Amino acid sequence: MNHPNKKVYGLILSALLVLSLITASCSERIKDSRPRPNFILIVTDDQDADSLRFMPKTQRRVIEKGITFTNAYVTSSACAPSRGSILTGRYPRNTGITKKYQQLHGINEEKTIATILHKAGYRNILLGKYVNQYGKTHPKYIPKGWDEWHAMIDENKYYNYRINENGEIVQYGDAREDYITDVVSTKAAGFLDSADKEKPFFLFINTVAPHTPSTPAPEYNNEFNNIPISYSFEDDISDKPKWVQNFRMLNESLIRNYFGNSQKMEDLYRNRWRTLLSVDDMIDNIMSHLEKNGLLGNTYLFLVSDNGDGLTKHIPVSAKLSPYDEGIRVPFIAMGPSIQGNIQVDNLVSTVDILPTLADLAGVKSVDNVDGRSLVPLLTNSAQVSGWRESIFAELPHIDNTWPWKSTPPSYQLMRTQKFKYIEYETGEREYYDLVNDPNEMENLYNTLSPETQTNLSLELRKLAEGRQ
Ligand SMILES: [Ca+2]
Ligand SMILES: [Ca+2]
Repeated sequence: MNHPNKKVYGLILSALLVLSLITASCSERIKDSRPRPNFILIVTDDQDADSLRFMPKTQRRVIEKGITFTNAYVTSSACAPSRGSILTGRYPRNTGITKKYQQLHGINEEKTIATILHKAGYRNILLGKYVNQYGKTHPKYIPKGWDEWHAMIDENKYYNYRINENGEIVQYGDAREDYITDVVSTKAAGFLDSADKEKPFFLFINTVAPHTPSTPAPEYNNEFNNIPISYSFEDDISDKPKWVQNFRMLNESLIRNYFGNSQKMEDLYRNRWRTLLSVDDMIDNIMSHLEKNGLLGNTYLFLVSDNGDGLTKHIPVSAKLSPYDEGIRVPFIAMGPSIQGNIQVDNLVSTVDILPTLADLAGVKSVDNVDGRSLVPLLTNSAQVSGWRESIFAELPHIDNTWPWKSTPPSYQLMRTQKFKYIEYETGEREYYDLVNDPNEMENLYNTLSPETQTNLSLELRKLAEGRQ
């Protein structure tokens, strides 16, 4: 092989350096001269990834115009840790948030998506839920960085709830117009009608839907009656960790009650979808008001969920604390000025990426101390992105075992790639799934792996948990 002349190498390097400096200064200028975009971030509660198909207006107005991340995951399948990660861009292990708002209150709220965007000149509005138990412990508190604060004090209620409206507690009743998703939709539209065109905004909407009790708006009570529902549970759970086996043993009567009664089961599924129809209407309403006010061309809209809830496969009732995909995989869609229409991207993305993405789009130079990475390369040019991450991290921190069905998973950490999932529990139990041949995670192959592979998986998981990406 010929060795290139060192002098030629030097010249090429100098030329590249000059070129990159010119490119950098050009892109800075372009970035600075463009108006900063507005953001609307909608976080649904317990929505499984597949249920987007029951939102026809969202399909037409967002999905067909934008991007769908088909491999999107939360940092935790438990609500509060997951919401903490969306707000801070950090894993639960780095925020210390396990189950309650109290753990977010104070130090974790010094630097959130709201404070970062506020500092960058954004007007920030929160509508709907904030973080679990916020209303129980700090109902009058308005965290740093918010200009408009309309946070629900009572959780998981579709009627008869209170909202902290900029410091004033307002009670809503049980009339049709008090239906929470519509109340939030009207507030969002009102804000868009009065938005200051000179100042970018960040509108953060957290819906109750489709979380239980999954109360639909009356006009949707009879929707989806003709859609067949099929469900089944894993037959052989001898390969599963103790918590799955205990759950099945301890809750035979609950399972019989709920799942032996097909009408109840079907109602549960259909009511979740029915509540999403009101979210669908809200998105339609928001898009109309963006158009009407000339804001559509410079606004990004994102929709994601705080955790999944597949309701099938391994554990009946709720899969949302589980490490399986029905717990950690969520819908994640986006549309906006630099995003082409009708694109599906299968790169691994995490809710911990939302904060760095919005900061990047807002022109914030860098955000330190976050665990996620900006999704801007995928939003703008997904076909050309190489060297993207090959695994994502998720965990269940120690949570209080106060759930009604008592058998919850022990604390765990997991690594998921496109091809496999590896789970480590604090009990010493391990799971490994070949996701290519067993996408439903039915056969735990951990014991078939060589000791060397087992050790390497554990080391890789440690690296993933501790490394920032
Ligand atoms: Ca949730
Ligand atoms: Ca099995």
